Amino acid sequence: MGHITQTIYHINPAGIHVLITFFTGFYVGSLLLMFVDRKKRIQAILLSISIIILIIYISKGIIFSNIHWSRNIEWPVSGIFAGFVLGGGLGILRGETEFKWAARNTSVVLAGLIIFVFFNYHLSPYIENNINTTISDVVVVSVFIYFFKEFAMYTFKGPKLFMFGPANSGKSLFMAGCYLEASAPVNPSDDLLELIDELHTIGIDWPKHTTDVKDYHFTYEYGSLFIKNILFKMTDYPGPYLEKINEYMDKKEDKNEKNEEIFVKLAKDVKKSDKLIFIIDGEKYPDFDQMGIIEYIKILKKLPERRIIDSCVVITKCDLFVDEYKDKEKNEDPENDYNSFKKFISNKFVHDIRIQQLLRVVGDISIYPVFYYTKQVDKNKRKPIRDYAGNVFTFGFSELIDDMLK
Ligand SMILES: Nc1nc2c(ncn2[C@@H]2O[C@H](COP(=O)(O)OP(=O)(O)O)[C@@H](O)[C@H]2O)c(=O)[nH]1
Ligand SMILES: [Mg+2]
Repeated sequence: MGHITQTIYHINPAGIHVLITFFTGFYVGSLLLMFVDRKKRIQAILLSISIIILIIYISKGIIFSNIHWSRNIEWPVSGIFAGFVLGGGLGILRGETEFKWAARNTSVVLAGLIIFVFFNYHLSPYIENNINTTISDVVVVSVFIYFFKEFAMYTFKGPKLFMFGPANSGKSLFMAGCYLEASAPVNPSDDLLELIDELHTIGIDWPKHTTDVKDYHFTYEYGSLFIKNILFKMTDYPGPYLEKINEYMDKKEDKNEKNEEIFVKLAKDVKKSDKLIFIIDGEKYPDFDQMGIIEYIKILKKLPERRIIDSCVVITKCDLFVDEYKDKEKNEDPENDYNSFKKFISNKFVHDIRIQQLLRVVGDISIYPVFYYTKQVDKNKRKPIRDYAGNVFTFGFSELIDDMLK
């Protein structure tokens, strides 16, 4: 610090005074915004501690001499204002809650300060410059600025979930259910929004089958101080695709086959995911060989070990078993005891040797039942029960999501 004080001393004190007070204000203005942004709060707290220490040092004249905050109050105040506006603060009026620019600006100001001090120090006539120390100082300063920026900009990442299943197994409706039951879903894909819209259209029983590839995804934020984002993702493909994913798990992209590109991407998604959700069609029961389980096992075998942990098996369309459950459980509604219904469904499915094999990898307790409440309309047809506004009722989704966050 001694050198810095010395070098600063020789620069015009009035100019320094304006610079220091303005940029301290700028920094404070940016920090205020970072407090508003839930994802930057932790950084804001830590950076506040550093700025408070800095202000105390400056006020005592330890770092810079002759800085009086109240003498030209317009400079720190306009600094705060500039920091706030350039950090995107006017977005508050539009209801924005994320301020990436504020975080970026704090790093720019700090980088500016360090570079300023660096040049002052090395250009000072009192310092004997030596090429080696200059280079090592440049390296230290660059590394510090880089890591500081990374720290200020950092958002805590949560796991990526990828779900898949055979054709017509209820994949699309499963995704829709997760979206509807997640308490604060953000950034839904266009395809997912369209699906939700269709699900709320009175007159359509079930969203119609699509004939093209659909990209369903959304993120879900959780936590209060350390905000994490969890990504729910599914690519819907009309027709069988488990076999293809399996095939492309270890096959290099074939340049000639343009229409196979989607499977290359899907296989990549599977490998990059932190949790896999295997969808099993409850309607196929007890036809276990129709459920795609063998393909799941093959895909699992091609994954690196750590990717398999925490994956789970979801049985869709479990409304088909509700009557049987009620007969057995003295007419008790599944809603009254989630765990009991979960156990009931597990017991039904776990007898199959293929399911056992799958569970051996993903863990015994991970069979999750989900369904939409339905009513029978004719012999082989059920349609979802809706309230007066057209909303559907679901079972099991919020419990599944809660478990996925653990
Ligand atoms: N009874 C019942 N049928 C369902 C449920 N979810 C989906 N289905 C039926 O399964 C069909 C296919 O669902 P969808 O989500 O489009 O499957 P995908 O082809 O795997 O995307 C729907 O059209 C419904 O007839 C459910 O919870 N209960
Ligand atoms: Mg679909």
